[in-house]
This record gives sequence, C-alpha cells and structure tokens, in this order.
Amino acid sequence: MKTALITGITGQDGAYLAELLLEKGYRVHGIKRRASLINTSRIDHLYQDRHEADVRFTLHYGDMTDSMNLVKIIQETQPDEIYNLAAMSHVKVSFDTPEYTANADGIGTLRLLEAIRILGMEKKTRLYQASTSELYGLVQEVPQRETTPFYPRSPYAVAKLYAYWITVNYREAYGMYACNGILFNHESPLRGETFVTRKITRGIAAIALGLQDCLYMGNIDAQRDWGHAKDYVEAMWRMLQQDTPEDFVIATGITTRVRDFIRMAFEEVGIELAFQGKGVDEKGYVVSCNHPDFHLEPGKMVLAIDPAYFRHTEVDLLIGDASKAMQQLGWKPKYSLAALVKEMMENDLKILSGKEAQTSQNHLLYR
Ligand code: NDP
Ligand code: GDR
Repeated sequence: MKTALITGITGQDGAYLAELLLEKGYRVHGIKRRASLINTSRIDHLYQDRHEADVRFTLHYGDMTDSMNLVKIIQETQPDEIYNLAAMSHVKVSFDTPEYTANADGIGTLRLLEAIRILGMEKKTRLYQASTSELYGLVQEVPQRETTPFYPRSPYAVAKLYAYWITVNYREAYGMYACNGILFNHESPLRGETFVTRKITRGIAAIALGLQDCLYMGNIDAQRDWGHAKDYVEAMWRMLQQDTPEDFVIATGITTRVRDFIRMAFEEVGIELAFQGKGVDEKGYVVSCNHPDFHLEPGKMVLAIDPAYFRHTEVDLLIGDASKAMQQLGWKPKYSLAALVKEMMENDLKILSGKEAQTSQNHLLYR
C-alpha cells in the first residue's frame, strides 16, 4: 500500500485528491492548520475515527511556515508521495499579505524539499509541486506551454515562481523525483467562495432566491482557461507515476471571459442579461427571466462593477496547451465548461435555499 502526504488537504484540490488516492487504495495523511473554527468541511466525509480498524486517512496539525513540524510529519508518515497543495492561494489577497505569501508559498516549498533531503528520503519520496498558470502573467505567447517564458504579475505568482525553480533545482541537484504541475484555473462546487467562479454562482443563486440584490464584480474582461478540479487532481497523480520527473501544463485549451461565465451562470436561472457600457460604467439588467422557479422584476440591476475588486496588476489572458500531458500522461479533461457552470449553480442553489436571508452588503466580505 502506498502512502501519500497532502499539504493543503482542507482546500478544494486537497479534498478531491484525497478522495482519489483513497479510491486507489493509498494510505493518506494530510496537514491541516489549527483554526479557531473547524475547517475540515470539504473532507469530513473522508474522516475515520482513529480507533477504527484499517484507518487509511489521518490528519496532522501543521503549517508551511514551520520547518520542524514538516520534518516531524514526514519522518513519522514516511510518504512515498508528497503533494504540496498548501498555499495562500488568492491572487488579490497576496497584494495585502506579500511577505506571508512568500513565506508560505515560496519558502514553504523549500522547507518540504529540505525536509525530504535532511531525512535522507530523496530516493524514496516523490514530490508534486502545485505550480500555476499565474507564472505566465503578462502575455508572452499564446497558448501558454511548458516552454513559454514566465512573467509573474502578483506577489502570489512571484512566490510560486520561487517554488517552481527550487523544485527544478532540487530535482537537478539531488536527483529527486520532484515535478511541477503548471495548472490553469480549475473550479468546482468546492471552490472557495471568494474566487471569481464561485463568487458568481453563489451570488447569482442568492439573487435568484431573493437573498441578495446585486453582484459586484471587478475586471470582467479577464480571460481564463477554466477546467474542473476533479479532472486536474487526476493529472497530479499521473505526474508522480512516470519513470522520470518532468513538468507539465494542465489546461483545457479553451479560454472564456469572466463576463461570459457570468452570462452562462445567469442563464442557469433563466435570466437573460444585457451588458451596457464598458469598464466601470458597465451595468447589467434583467431583460427577461423565464425560469418557472424564479421571478425577478424586468429592468432590475443585478450586476455592477466595483473597482475595489480590480488588481494592481492583472493577468489578462490565459489559455493553456496541454498537449505534452495528453501525449505523455494520457490525460485529458472530461468536464466541459457548461457542465461545470451547471454543477456549481445547482450546488449553490441547493445550499442557499436552505439558508437564512443575507443582506446585499454581503459582497463586501468577498474579494
Ligand atoms: P485552496 O485555497 O482551496 O486551498 C489551499 C490549502 O492550503 C488549504 O487547505 C489551506 O488551509 C492551506 N494552507 C494555506 N496556507 C497554509 C499554510 N501556511 N500552512 C499549511 N496549509 C496552508 O487552494 P486550491 O485547492 O484551489 O489550490 C491548491 C494549490 O494549487 C494551491 O497551492 C494553489 O496555489 C495551486 N493552484 C490552484 C489552482 C486553481 O485554479 N485552483 C491553479 C493552479 C495552482 P485552510 O483550509 O486552513 O485555509
Ligand atoms: P485567479 O482566480 O486570480 O485567476 O487565481 P480568481 O478566480 O480570483 O480571478 C480570476 C479573474 O477574475 C477576475 N475578477 C474577479 N476575481 C475575483 N476573485 N473577484 C471578483 O470580484 C472579480 N471580478 C473579476 C480577476 O481579476 C481575475 O482576472 C486562481 C487561484 O486559484 C490561484 O491560486 C491559481 O494559481 C490561479 O487561479 C491559476
């Protein structure tokens, strides 16, 4: 039985990856941070009481900023594979917390690599590093592939650039099996509520249910290559099963504007949206609402631009070329964007229809 250690197991990808590895018969250890409230809602269905027989799922308290803790957990768990998914992963928040982001996302990766080396496990333990399409930043070439030059545009992306190169360096310097998955945006019903897709589906569900008046957005002209997180964790696993460690782009090859994601999500609740104007003057109005369950007054403003959500430096266009992964890993995405939007909308309608009324000020809590 193989043993895996997942950092960031309480996050979106950590939850899907833990599920996948348990299905494959792995013993799974995860690192979670101590929080004042329980933060394991995405993985509670996997929890096993430690007094049960044949426990294959175990959580350990830890943090990417704590070297000694990481050494201890790796020594205790002796993993065959480590998936480093832990990160302060919000691009806009990284402008507010740049030093912490560098520490957790950049130096945190170094701490893991050094822990493996200090423990003499560099020939046993394989490492997956959660690299990102944010590394490409300011457009140099499209579609972006493994050879496209990087030009990071946020403290988050710069921290991830360090993590990318230190992973490559440890592979070359110490012969470690360590590789970077350069993953483009991937979403799901488990996506954090402050990332754009989930903010949209949750906001629209709240509007349709009469719990919120208006969705306040930032730059809706940004273009993203969106896939489903379930497909992407499969690629992570495949990267660690090869004969030699290499870096791979994982993407769908299709890019979509944020405004078109918004339009698709509104369509799920029968609302047809007319965009008027450009940039900060942009307003959306309900033209018609034909859904039997939802009734909104015609002409009601349901979308507005709030510059508070603009970024100091933006990544305008991401579109990935995953042909290397398709050829070498035999990977390809199964979900379409339409299926993803539908699944996310259905999930948020279900969650919010069982909830207390929210105020239209809720958007202030989102980033
Ligand atoms: P999430 O934000 O959903 O999850 C991040 C995880 O990291 C959470 O479990 C979080 O814990 C944990 N974490 C944050 N800081 C620390 C820390 N200092 N020490 C220990 N754990 C920490 O991210 P995703 O699941 O979406 O992404 C997984 C990884 O992949 C991240 O590294 C992200 O940067 C990267 N990535 C994501 C992409 C995407 O589109 N989703 C695309 C490309 C890369 P807690 O629950 O306590 O907050
Ligand atoms: P991103 O994801 O920055 O690509 O990073 P996010 O969903 O936050 O933004 C995508 C695009 O939407 C625009 N946008 C808004 N974004 C947010 N969050 N809120 C808004 O109101 C809003 N309005 C417009 C953004 O400006 C941006 O252009 C994600 C994270 O998961 C990273 O960890 C990961 O590395 C990359 O994807 C690949």
